[in-house]
Amino acid sequence: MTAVHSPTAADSGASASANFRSTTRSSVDVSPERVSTVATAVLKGVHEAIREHDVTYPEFQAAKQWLMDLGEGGEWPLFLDVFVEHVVEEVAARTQDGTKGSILGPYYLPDQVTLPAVSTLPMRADEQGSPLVFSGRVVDLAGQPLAGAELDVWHADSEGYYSGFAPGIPDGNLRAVVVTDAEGRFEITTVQPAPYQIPTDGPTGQLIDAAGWHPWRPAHLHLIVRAPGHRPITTQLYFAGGEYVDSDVAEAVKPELVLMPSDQRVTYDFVLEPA
Ligand code: MBD
Ligand code: FE
Repeated sequence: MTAVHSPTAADSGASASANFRSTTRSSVDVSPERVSTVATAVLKGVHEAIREHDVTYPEFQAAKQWLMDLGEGGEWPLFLDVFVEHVVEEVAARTQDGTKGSILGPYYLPDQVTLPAVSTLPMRADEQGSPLVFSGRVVDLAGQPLAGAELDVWHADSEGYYSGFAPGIPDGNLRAVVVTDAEGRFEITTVQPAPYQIPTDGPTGQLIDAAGWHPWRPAHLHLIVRAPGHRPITTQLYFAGGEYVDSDVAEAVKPELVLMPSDQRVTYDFVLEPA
């Protein structure tokens, strides 16, 4: 498979910045001791890398320029979610039971249309890609079904683009909140997403190219699963045998989250722990 270059791909990274600003106003109470501990450790890591690898002045200035470009291009959310979030998730997962979590990524949009348990995701009349039926249940740690649980689902289209971020896709395309039935069941009809390529024309893509890495994430479904009285889980599901499942640039694949497609159908049961 060859890398398809889109001249507008970097817009997705910048749109992610605008979205983050408007949706994520989190403030966290941190003591000076905590700030000092973490900031000192981060700076120490940078200092050590410079010493260990004899980083030169020209390299230091190039890095400074690149970081300025990353901010001006609006790609901090993209960069951090691709290269850092998986470790934040790993730490959060230490105290998490039930279904394994994975990273949120930069392309979540809240407040999508609510649909009943058996539904087709909003899609264009001529939506490309092979059909995919994704079904399963939401249960608690004891295996009891959770009726009225919400599956907030979003995924890329058959070209790897997300609505709300890439141009030319209707708002809400391939996004919805699906509510489980009385037995905790759901059955979502959609299309098979394509692998996702980090935009090659922005600073994040430049770094990947300059380092000789590859810019791909395997095809995936994003989910936030919620039920009253239970801890919500943010996760992703992947497809066995798909490209990049073993080499995700964002390092967000866990073996428990890889689905075995059969006849264009996949199933997964989500297990939520008490809040
Ligand atoms: C994605 O689609 C994604 O899920 C993540 C985590 C980062 C970049 C693009
Ligand atoms: Fe994604």
